Amino acid sequence: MRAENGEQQKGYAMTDKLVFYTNPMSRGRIVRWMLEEVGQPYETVLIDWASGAKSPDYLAINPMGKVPTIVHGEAVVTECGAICAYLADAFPQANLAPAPSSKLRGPYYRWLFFAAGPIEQAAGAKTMGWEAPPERKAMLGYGCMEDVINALDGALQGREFLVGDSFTAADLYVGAHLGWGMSFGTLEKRPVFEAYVARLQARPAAVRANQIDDGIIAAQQQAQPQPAE
Ligand SMILES: N[C@@H](CCC(=O)N[C@@H](CS)C(=O)NCC(=O)O)C(=O)O
Repeated sequence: MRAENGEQQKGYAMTDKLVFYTNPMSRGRIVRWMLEEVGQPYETVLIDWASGAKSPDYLAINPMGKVPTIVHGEAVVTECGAICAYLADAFPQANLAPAPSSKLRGPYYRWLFFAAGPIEQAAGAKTMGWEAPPERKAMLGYGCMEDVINALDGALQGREFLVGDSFTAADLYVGAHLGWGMSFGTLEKRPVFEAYVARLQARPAAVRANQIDDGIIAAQQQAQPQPAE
């Protein structure tokens, strides 16, 4: 039987191993950043697109055949938003989420889910070049891109962070979407977004995470056979 303490109630133990399945050119970078914020040891398993993501072994862990996934003891967690929320709760000492009893938990969930739903959908539709006719936007969970962007803009005006006065996993997840979206042209650049993303990307954990993933990409490129001259 496991120790009769809070760890048992939560269903995981500090000794549970944390395994991170990722590809450095993917949304896995969001979770890498989150893991670096958490500061606990973790093992990285690289999944390559050619064979890894749809291999039977990996599909047994994540039937979507997508990255990222984390395995923590017996818990398998997929979906970036869920992974960020899970890690923030599993490692409360990192102070990445308001306490469960805090009223700030409301806006915290709000912005985490806003990123997983409306922001993801709006950016995906933009990438695909899809646009709903205005009279049908009420049927879409995200409405339209303009509404999503304006909602985010309003939430960030005059604020350093989305929730309360400290950085949370909601900032990390929303900020990662904004950073990627603005650099790929799927989300509009606005000064308030650029200032917010620049602040977040200067965090030591974000810098470390980018260095690790960029380092893996550089090593993979070097290991590729060079074309004959
Ligand atoms: N809803 C998932 C999306 C994950 C996802 O789409 N990952 C992409 C890379 S960014 C992937 O693994 N694509 C490989 C494939 O679908 O074969 C999440 O938020 O984690």
